[in-house]
Amino acid sequence: MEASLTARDRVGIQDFVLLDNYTSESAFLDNLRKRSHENLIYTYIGTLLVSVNPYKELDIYSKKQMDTYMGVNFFELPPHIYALADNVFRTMQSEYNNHFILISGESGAGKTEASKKILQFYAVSCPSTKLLNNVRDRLLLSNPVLEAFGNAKTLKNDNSSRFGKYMDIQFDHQGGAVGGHILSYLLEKSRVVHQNHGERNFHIFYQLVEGGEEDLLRWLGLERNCQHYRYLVQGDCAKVSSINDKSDWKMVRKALSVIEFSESDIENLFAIIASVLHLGNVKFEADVRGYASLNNNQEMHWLLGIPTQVLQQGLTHRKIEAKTEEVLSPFSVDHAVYARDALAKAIYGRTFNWLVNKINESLANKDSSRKTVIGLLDIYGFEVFNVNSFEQFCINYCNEKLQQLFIQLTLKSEQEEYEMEGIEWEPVPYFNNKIICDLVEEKHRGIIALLDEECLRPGEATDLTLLEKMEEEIGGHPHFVTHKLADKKTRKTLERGDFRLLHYAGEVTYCVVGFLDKNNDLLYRNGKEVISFNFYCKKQVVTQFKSSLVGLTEILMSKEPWYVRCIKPNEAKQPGRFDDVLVRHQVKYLGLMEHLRVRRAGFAYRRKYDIFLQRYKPLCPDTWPNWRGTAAEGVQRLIKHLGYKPDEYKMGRTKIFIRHPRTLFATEDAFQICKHRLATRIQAKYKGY
Ligand code: AOV
Ligand code: MG
Repeated sequence: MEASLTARDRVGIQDFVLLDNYTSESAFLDNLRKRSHENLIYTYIGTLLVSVNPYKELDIYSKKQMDTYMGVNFFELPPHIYALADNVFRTMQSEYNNHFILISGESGAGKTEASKKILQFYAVSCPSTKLLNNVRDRLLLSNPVLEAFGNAKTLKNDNSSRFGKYMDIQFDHQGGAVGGHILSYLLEKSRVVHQNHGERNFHIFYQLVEGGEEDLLRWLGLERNCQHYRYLVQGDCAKVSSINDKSDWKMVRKALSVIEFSESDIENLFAIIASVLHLGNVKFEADVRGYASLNNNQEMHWLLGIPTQVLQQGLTHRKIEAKTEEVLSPFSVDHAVYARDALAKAIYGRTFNWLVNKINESLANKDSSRKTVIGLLDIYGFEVFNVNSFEQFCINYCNEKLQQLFIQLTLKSEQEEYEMEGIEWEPVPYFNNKIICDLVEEKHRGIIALLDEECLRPGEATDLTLLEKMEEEIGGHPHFVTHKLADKKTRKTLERGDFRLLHYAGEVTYCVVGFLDKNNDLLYRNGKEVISFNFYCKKQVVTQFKSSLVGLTEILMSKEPWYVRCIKPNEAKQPGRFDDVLVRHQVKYLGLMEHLRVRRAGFAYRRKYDIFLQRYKPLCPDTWPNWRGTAAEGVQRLIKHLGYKPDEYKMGRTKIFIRHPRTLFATEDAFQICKHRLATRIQAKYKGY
């Protein structure tokens, strides 16, 4: 007894639901700290998995570990991301429905690593055939490719996702992974042309320059020196100690072949990437009239295979339609630089979309039989820098939406369900961030609406008129403040061009400069001709993003949710450091205390009567093989036979609620034994034939 107490003191408890003092934030934190000092990075709150980034490689992801967790009940082994993955898989198999795993947490908390671990678990542990091995390899290798093109070093994370990713893994009847599909969300294109100090462009550029074969570089006209390319040096940190661009290049090359990119696809892809680098080096100078002209024609030679003349004109002039003819209006140097950068961003953005489409073609399963899916959501995490711009606004808005979804699916719906099912319940108060989502996206007077409105007044509107408009329309909102609106003390912390939002995860001060421009994402018409854009999409960036997030929410709402909440233990990206203030803040805003209280006061499992009865009816002679009464009566008879104690469950209007997972597991174990016995009996019966 004493020994086990000591162990518990040392390693904490593996499910917060079992915490004696479950309403105390300090007790919660103590447990998390204890465990992470012992390298026990995972802890449950019921079926939700809390993960603390260890910032070092742990020996817990081997094939042996995967095997250990396969097919074992949730609480029989120490918490692990494999246990969650396995549980999701088995629920999908037994109930034949769709699921998704929402992985959230701030930048650098470990979301992308978690999503990779889950994918690896499925790839290795699902039943497989030679054919499926192919799919498995492609699923796995889609990761390094997308990371190369969509991740970059930021101040928060050396491998920060700069796009949102939702991936469906499709399973057939036998549980084999037979295909996949990826949706990507708003890539941070501005990074192609500009990086803040201490940050990098997307990994792929450095991989190509550092790792590309001699022949390839020669063919692309590239030098093996990142310092040579303006688009690669603004952050002044082309080399990062945690990143090996050379070996990553090899991995990406291999992955592209496995995903079935043809050699000509690959050549074109890198020709485009190289073109972006050359484009960045194109310089302009003012001619005698002050208009932009190219002062260096060398780079042009390597660009996109477009006739130099067309490109030259495209970068220095704008085509204007005047009545019956088209007139060329020359650019100033600043304007030309802008047009060049806009072109580079557009090229990269389109290439990224093309890449996602190609990967999807390769992952597509053409067989039309019904499949079930497990969706993995890994997006860019909440982030706050010294200077925050339009990109952070979009990223943080996206996190705000996902927090709202989490609240709706857990705290809100959980409590509503108890009410609907007529189960007695003491409500748990929680902060609902809907107020911030509304502030951003409300029709007509939300920030997005105001931003779009200003974008539709070219020539008149500026970033500052946007700020004024926001002050007029939403000035009184408790989650919004500007220099002008602030009290004396707060005013000192705000510049005139700033606005501050009080997000669910903390305050962020945004600099309004560039908002209109980035939201417009203008590419001049002849710029479009250069890369043969045939359409003109009128929707502004943030509005498109908003609708794609609505689409995502719908996809997720149709599936059964599971959660991984990732926590970043320190800002220094170092192992063994657990910053209490930082972690406490995350525990708070992630809503973990409230989640625990709801779980603790409530019921870990619930199942519709008919589903529960259908599965477990062989366990009771009264309900097997057929039960003629209502499903609820059948369940009542069944659990009486199984000896459920009165405080272990409650009967709702349509569902049975089970307080503790152990009760359900005991039932499930009994069912497995019973199934095995039945099968053996049937085998024995037919042996003689
Ligand atoms: P993120 O996805 O949550 O940030 P990552 O998953 O990229 O964060 O994790 C950041 C870094 O932390 C990784 O590159 C690893 O070095 C380390 N790390 C995370 N999880 C683990 C783990 N389980 N074991 C060992 N190291 C880990 V962002 O994409 O920036 O929001 O936008
Ligand atoms: Mg990430």
